[in-house]
Amino acid sequence: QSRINMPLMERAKAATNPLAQRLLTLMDRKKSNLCVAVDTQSSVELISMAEKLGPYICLLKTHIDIIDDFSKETIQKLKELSEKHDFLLFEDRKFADIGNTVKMQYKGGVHNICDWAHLVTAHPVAGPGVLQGLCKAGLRDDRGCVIIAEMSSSGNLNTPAYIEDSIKIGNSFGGFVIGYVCQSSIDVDAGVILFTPGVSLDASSDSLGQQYVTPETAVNEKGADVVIVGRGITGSENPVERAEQYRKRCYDALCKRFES
Ligand code: 5FU
Repeated sequence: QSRINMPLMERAKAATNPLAQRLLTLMDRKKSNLCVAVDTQSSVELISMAEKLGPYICLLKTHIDIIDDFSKETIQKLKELSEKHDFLLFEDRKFADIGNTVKMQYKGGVHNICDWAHLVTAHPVAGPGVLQGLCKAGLRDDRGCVIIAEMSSSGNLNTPAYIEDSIKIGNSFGGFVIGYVCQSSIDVDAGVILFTPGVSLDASSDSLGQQYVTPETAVNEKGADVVIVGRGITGSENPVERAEQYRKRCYDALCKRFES
């Protein structure tokens, strides 16, 4: 049995990374493989979305550096809601510099990402040093990284060779890397998780290069385990209703895949 058709709890057992185990178990418990991307500049809006959408998601993805009124209280509330509603915090920081710099970007500054984000993203373009730097600052059981192997945007520079080399780098940091952001069903172990953004029920693109597919295409054709949805939920008139709709479509597609 491969990653594609293995039920979540079997994959959790196969996972060697403790945070991957925790996320796969959480997805099974909550029947959700939906990650919501709350891309807002207001901390009030961020917290309000986290409170409302919390019950439907396995992950809340942030871009904490776009918040205009950031404070420690924003983080305190996010942490509380993550516990209350049983989801993990995923900061899409896209670390991409040399190890020594990302170590400080992860652990320092006003955002102190390492203190609160269970997961962060990193571009492997600079080589393994980016992961060495992140590990130096934050290697512990409840911290992990998702490597960006392939982006959803048109004209991205992620060639097949780049994607393959990204996975090689990720595999050599199995204690910290829990999976990959990608747009195709790349060949990884059953305990490794694939995350796919660029999913919408309403649009096929935006005006700035984003490209969308449906939840079913993401899960069945692109091999997504976790589906990342932003404006399709946060920009709708009724985000709660919409989140439940996405949760169900994404999770049903995943369950169908187990049966195949
Ligand atoms: F790595 C990636 C990628 O390849 N595509 C993305 O869209 C990350 N993203 C993020 O997912 C992006 O920064 C947004 O936060 C989110 C998608 O939001 P949307 O509103 O669903 O387009």
